[in-house]
Amino acid sequence: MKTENIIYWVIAGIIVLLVASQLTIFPQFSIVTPDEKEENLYEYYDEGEMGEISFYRGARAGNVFTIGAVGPNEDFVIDSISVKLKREGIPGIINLDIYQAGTDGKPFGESLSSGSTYGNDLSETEFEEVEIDLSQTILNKDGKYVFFLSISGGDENNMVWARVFNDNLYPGGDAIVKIEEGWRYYPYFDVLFKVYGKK
Ligand SMILES: [Ca+2]
Repeated sequence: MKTENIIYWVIAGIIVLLVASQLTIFPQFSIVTPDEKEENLYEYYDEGEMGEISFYRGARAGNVFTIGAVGPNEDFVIDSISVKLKREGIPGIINLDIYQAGTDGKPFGESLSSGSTYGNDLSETEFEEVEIDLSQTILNKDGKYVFFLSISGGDENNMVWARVFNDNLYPGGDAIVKIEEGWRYYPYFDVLFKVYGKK
């Protein structure tokens, strides 16, 4: 083979390698695209691994949250809320409801959105993140809301625990519990939660 031909083949080989390297590099850019779920994360509080709050027999435990406190401040359609839960015994169905809250954090009106998950499959030893799909409704910019977890049955041996943390790090509201006597606020606690939605 002539020297010029060898040079041509070497050059052609380098071009093929360059093109191939571009083709292999290119898909890596699509891999680093942020996860679709993360793009849709609105209000959240997910720090801390200390403290828990239990609920059963219609008592309600949840947290006040304010749109724009830590997430994007805009109107959006809520899709789901994830919370960290574990069970004791056989709690049955766990319900989650969202209510509008007054400036004092007290809920009022009808449930705006609701969803449920099966509690009997939860771990009894470890808190696990559980995402509960909700009926779609629009939550508003600067709006204040409360989410409540509850089970209709249960007793002292059959209940659900939700992870809370006691440093009051979430600025958009605090833990709140509805019991027979009325509302009980826990101003130094926040229930760990993540609100997902879309524009
Ligand atoms: Ca708080």
